[in-house]
Amino acid sequence: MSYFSSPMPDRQFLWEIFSGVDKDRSGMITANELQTALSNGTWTPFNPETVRLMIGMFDKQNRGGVSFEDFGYLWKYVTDWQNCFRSFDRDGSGNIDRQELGQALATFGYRLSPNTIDMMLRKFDRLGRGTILFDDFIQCCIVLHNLTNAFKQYDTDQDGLITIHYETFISLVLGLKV
Ligand SMILES: [Ca+2]
Ligand SMILES: [Ca+2]
Repeated sequence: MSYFSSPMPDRQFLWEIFSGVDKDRSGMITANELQTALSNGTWTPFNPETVRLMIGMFDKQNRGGVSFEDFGYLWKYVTDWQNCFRSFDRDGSGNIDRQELGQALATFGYRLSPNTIDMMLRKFDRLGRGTILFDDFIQCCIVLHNLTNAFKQYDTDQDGLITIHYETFISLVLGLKV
């Protein structure tokens, strides 16, 4: 994602956004507040799983929300994803279709067969339209990233094959933040 990286905005700009999102003025942005603030532009509520994943990523003090100190990183993260999404939405339809998803994942360095890409499309196509929206695209990429990292820990010779004990597999899956 580094090539979608946007510069960090100034503190005053971030403070104005933070204050608008922190509806109850608690000094923390919770998952509910973030979900309200983020919009797909499609009249559908932003995927709560994606919100939960993002709060978890930037809740550095484990306080169930994102404070102003960490908010800049969250803002940048969402903005970078927006740029990323727009660049892969080649036809400007506002969603990612099968072909666009395949190109995006290939650009990220994943080598996946058409069958696997079809399966990912079905899994993250929350509205059942054969396409993936912005929030579901983020979730799809985070889940794939986490699964791949977990696999790589065991694939020490990097041949794409692992042998794994049943209980190791269970704890691997349960330990994933997906
Ligand atoms: Ca709050
Ligand atoms: Ca598209």
